[in-house]
Amino acid sequence: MEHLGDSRSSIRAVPANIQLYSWKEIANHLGVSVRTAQAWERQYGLPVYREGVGRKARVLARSHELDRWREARCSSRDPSLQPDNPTDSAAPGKSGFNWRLSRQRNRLLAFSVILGFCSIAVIVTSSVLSSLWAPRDPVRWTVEEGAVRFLDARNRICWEFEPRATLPQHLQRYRVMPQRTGPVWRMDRVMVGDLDGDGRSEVLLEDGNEDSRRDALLCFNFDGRLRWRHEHGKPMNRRGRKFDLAYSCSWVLGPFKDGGRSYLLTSAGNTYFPHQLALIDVATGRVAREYWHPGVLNSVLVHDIDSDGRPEVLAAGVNNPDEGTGHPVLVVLDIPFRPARSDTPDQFGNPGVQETAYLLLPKIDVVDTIGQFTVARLLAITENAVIQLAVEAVPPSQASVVYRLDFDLRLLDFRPFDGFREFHRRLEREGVLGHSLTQAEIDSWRLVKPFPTAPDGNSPEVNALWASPGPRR
Ligand SMILES: [Ca+2]
Ligand SMILES: [Ca+2]
Repeated sequence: MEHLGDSRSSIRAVPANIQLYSWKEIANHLGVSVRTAQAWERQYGLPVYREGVGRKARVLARSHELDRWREARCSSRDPSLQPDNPTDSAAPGKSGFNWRLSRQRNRLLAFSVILGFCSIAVIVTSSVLSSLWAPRDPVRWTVEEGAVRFLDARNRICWEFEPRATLPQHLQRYRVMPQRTGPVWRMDRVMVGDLDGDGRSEVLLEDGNEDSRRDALLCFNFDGRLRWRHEHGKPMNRRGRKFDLAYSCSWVLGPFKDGGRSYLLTSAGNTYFPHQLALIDVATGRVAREYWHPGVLNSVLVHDIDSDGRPEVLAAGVNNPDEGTGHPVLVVLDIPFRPARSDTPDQFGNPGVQETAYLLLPKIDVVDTIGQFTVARLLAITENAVIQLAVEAVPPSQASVVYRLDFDLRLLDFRPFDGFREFHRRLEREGVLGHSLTQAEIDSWRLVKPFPTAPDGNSPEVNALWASPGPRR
């Protein structure tokens, strides 16, 4: 590399045609300070001449030589000679030397700024547009013009569904009360929520069927695509009696996690019996496990009654297969359902499920007398860890007895409904009942019987366990 700093011009003869006669004129010609022009002479060989010797020597220069030197500097590719070399304190780039580079750099800078603004504008615009056009998650629903309409958090319509059954009868029958019940969602006919925990909403919708009376549970993805359809119940045969597909779903509970999968619990019954409790895989809609009950289960809830961290199913209803009136029942099942201890199928020929507990409760004499069923219903867990249910007539009347059990299913107490005694006396006056309500009859309601599995609830053997303590009718 040529070391221009050694080529001091003071030793050169002063040529003719001098136009510049001082550092000030040279610096003005170059458009820099005197100090910078002197530095360029020392470091880069700026072509100047000296007339005289020592500190009093006069500095001279020819303008066309300065111009040529400057052009040579600009075209130099040696980094050490670049005017804007950051290690050079007198770098011409910082003092106006490389006016062309400065202009180019300014243009580049302006272009970069504009490009940056454009990029930001494109990103913001695309994100706004995508948020406007992307499928939105429904959070609630309403009924409009004969369809169920699903709305997002800003009340914008996500999508609609037209049920098979006619509205408004459909929704009068299927009034919907989505609510949070303990650790699970409880739903009657429509539910919006994240069932599988992937952060996006699913929609559950119970669709009626006016033709077959067989309800179906539909699961939609957040964007309205049908994920699956589950038709409740199945053709059933018991002791030669065939059951049609008139299954109606009364409860959907869940989701429950087990083995990395999410399940829903559905409760659907045929006209009188049988009744199906099914665990449905949220991902596929397939029935993972099912429990068939010889009666009707009116009330279903889920609670961890043995505090092992896993919920149990509690279901109340009546055990009355075939003819006659069976006994009110409380069934407890583990989730997932446990296979029966033996390979013996259940009463309907299905793989057996082992009940965790199975309790039959007394019938109410008055209800039998007026020709109604006695069922267990209004199942609830109270705040002080008590299972509460009502044993009463269908349709409900004042003939009602409230039972309270602890989580080990031991009877705590029971009491008749406030109007029960007056109801009994009225039936006596009307001649429907031929006896008064005695304490012995009230005491007979205390007999709550556990069974290892579901018996025939109106068989003579079962009825004999509640032999009447007094005149019954
Ligand atoms: Ca989800
Ligand atoms: Ca449990």
